[in-house]
Amino acid sequence: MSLTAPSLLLLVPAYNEEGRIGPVLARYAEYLYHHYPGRARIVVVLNGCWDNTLGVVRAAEQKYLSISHLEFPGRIGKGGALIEGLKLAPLADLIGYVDADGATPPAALLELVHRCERGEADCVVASRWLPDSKITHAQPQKRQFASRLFHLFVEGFFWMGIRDTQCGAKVMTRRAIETVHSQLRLADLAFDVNLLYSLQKADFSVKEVPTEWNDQTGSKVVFNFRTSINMLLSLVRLRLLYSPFYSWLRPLRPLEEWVYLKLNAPPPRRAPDSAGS
Ligand SMILES: Nc1nc2c(ncn2[C@@H]2O[C@H](COP(=O)(O)OP(=O)(O)O)[C@@H](O)[C@H]2O)c(=O)[nH]1
Ligand SMILES: [Mg+2]
Repeated sequence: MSLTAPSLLLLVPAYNEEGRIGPVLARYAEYLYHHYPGRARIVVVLNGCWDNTLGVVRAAEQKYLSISHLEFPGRIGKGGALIEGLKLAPLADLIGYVDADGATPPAALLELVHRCERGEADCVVASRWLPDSKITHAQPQKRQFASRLFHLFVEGFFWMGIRDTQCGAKVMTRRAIETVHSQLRLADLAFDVNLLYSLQKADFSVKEVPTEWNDQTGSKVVFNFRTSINMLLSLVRLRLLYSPFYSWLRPLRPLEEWVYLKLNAPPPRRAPDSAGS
């Protein structure tokens, strides 16, 4: 391990992953140990699991010093878990996250890390929708369709020019995360849009690069009408967050919480230093 190479914090959000996460953690820990010259730590962020994910993660921690975990009670959502995990940003120079199912191979993640390290951008995003992306096993057709439809809404609302906001592999600099962390509110799967848009608004550069993707069975995403409404609502919520009328909408907060409850989705989080937004 080189002390001059940047240190890396890799977050792995996990919800009921007992069947998938074990070998993935081992693969990542081994790969980073052998190929990443700086200090790398892997932090699994679990919440509301009712299976033995914690036991599997603990077993991995016994074997690999680089692995640890954070656990939160209740369903705070993938976004909520990442918002919590990103509070550890001061521990490293570069911070990334990947899915627990191993759809992104460690080498593809490391490619993002190297690009960020070389200063290609403040945030490097893996993309499954660029011409050079290598898709070994694609998402099911229905998910691909939903992904493209979601992309149209994201572009219509935010004009970010990013084709794949939802790919689960991203790497950022500590400064970028520390700057925008207080603006991260979306706890559901639209979290990534929140992150990318807040980075762009704060003038951090975001670069989308082709990746390797090997879609895995056992998805934790329930894709149905409620999820679609939830995602759309979250995009509207994010749009409003950056509108001049945002503070006027504060009285609607209880209604918003009620709607998210009905949608069985984690509600957007409040600003860290405010009672209502
Ligand atoms: N902590 C946490 N992680 C979640 C939650 N929902 C999904 N995830 C994680 O998010 C990642 C992506 O989920 P996955 O089921 O692979 O989604 P898909 O590949 O888009 O179908 C996985 O690591 C999941 O365990 C959640 O509510 N909380
Ligand atoms: Mg997956």
